[in-house]
Amino acid sequence: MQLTNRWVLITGASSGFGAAAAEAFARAGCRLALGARRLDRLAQVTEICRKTGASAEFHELDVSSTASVSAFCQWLQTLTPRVDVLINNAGGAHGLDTVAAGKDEDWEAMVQSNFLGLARVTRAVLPLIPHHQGASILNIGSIAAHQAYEGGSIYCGVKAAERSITQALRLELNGTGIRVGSLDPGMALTEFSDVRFRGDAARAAQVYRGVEPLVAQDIAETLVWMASRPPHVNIDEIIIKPTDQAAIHKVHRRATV
Ligand code: NDP
Ligand code: 8X3
Repeated sequence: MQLTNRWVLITGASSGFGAAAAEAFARAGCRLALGARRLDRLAQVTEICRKTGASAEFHELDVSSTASVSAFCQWLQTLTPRVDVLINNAGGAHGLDTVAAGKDEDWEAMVQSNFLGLARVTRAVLPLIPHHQGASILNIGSIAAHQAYEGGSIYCGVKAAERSITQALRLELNGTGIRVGSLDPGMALTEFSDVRFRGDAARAAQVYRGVEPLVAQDIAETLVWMASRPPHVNIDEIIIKPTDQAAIHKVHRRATV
């Protein structure tokens, strides 16, 4: 399916998967509406997209706030009456504490962004998504939705919730022609671990020690592929992991000096 001139909305477009997806959809000839909280970073991503010749605009968006989502959608409707591809990507992990040591602020941040944020944005944008024209809602899940791990309880829980919302939406939208899919990555080198470990770069680097992780472009290319299938094809769910990661607990690490 041709993506040229389609409107693509990406949440969490200021870094990592969201930023790479913005560039990939720009290269595919799409028009972009980008949201996140860090406006300086969004401006940089927008500039990169425009250099491909694409039309790209950005606006502040905090998916954990219904007021912010409403303001974003009002702005969005000054750009376009339709959204062809909605990418719910905003989110991340906060901390790696056991349940016994967990902190309310971390739990609330994860629930608000990964889980309720996805639902809020989808609710607000759905009226703009055309029926029977090959539109897609693509949600970023995680292998954490498929396998829990120590210290990941709440993050695994919210990503499992993302999977359930995706499945429920597909049922609710059956007959509208709107496709709904989940892309569930494993270990990928983005700012994810910097955020999880609150800027502790040494601890974040340990996550990827001796491993060749996924990079953001791997996810971006897969999102473009999902959105560009023919309109009668719905990619329900893709799990994508580095070759070095056979499972959450089974990671091949090369010796490092
Ligand atoms: P990054 O930290 O690089 O990107 C996260 C993005 O989410 C940023 O653009 C950030 O923007 C945005 N974001 C976070 N909270 C909010 C919020 N409340 N409102 C709006 N935007 C928000 O990490 P990734 O690119 O890796 O993460 C993207 C998604 O991929 C997340 O959902 C993450 O859980 C998931 N994921 C990541 C994996 C990995 O190993 N990297 C593997 C599997 C899934 P800003 O701070 O400017 O608001
Ligand atoms: C990110 C992958 O394994 O750190 O969603 O939870 S993991």
